[in-house]
Amino acid sequence: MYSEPGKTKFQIDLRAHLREQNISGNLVHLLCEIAEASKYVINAVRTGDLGVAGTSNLYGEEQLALDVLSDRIMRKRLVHSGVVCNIASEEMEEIYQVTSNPLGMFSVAYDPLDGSSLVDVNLAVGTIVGIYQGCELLQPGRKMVGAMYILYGPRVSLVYSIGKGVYEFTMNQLMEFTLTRDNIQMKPSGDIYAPGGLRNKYTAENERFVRYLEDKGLKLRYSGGFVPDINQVLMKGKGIFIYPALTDTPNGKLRLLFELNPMAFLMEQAGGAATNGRIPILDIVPESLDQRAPIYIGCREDVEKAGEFLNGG
Ligand code: FDP
Repeated sequence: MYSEPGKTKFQIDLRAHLREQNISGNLVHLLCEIAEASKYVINAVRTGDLGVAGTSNLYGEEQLALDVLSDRIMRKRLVHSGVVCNIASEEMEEIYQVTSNPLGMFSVAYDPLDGSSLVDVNLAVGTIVGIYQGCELLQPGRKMVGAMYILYGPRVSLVYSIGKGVYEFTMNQLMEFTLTRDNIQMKPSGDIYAPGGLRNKYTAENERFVRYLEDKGLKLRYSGGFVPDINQVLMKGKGIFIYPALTDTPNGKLRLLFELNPMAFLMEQAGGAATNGRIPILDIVPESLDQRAPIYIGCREDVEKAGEFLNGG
């Protein structure tokens, strides 16, 4: 491992690192193509038009010019990668079929620019990606072969897992991703919490759970962006993020395929947990592209505690 002479393990770039992972060349290629696409997305975020596009996505939400552009950047790269069968994006109405031959191929579900309501106030946003072997996208998240997010903050970081632990890479001055953290691990319980959704629409059980966290002395650390909020919990190795069922939206807000599954995959790989309050997020069988679910994600003991509150404990 980390064989390049004269370099520490933390100077290794993403491609060299992936080549040492004993995975198919196609998967290495795919992960690197997504990383390449993110360089154009960050360029768009930094300098692009912050206005609306005049269109809406499959949830009826107004799209920003940046949402549309980021989606095009990602899709183009995936289509031309030569290793992708089907593509689903939070910004597209339907599955985009690149080929019907599953041999050696992967399918990708992604949210090209999550947290886009934060771009006009210059807060951190990100891209979230889930990767499946073959052409089927509507599968439980546990079937994923890889998951990744790219965080566009003061620095650009890329966090990925292919089921062999969680790694963080950070973009350097040459726009290369070099390893900055390996073997990322969650502690059993933490001291920060990030509660999404309108508090006055929390159900009684969720309100009791959040009060429990507050009484325990957990500190509120919430940015309003799913990627930076999860990144905080994962990189600090402690804490819990929740976006629960609300009284008017029993499935919460966040999307299973594009947001929850990739983050749950990364969290479990780091020894944490992610549930909808009843079962692991990764065991939910998706029925539609736009499926949503409540989420409790972070330290194992804190997520278990949420389950106890929700199930009358
Ligand atoms: P956004 O609407 O800005 O794109 O799912 C998208 C998301 O942001 C997440 O990034 C964030 O965690 C959540 O929605 C914030 O939801 P609220 O609109 O309820 O604050």
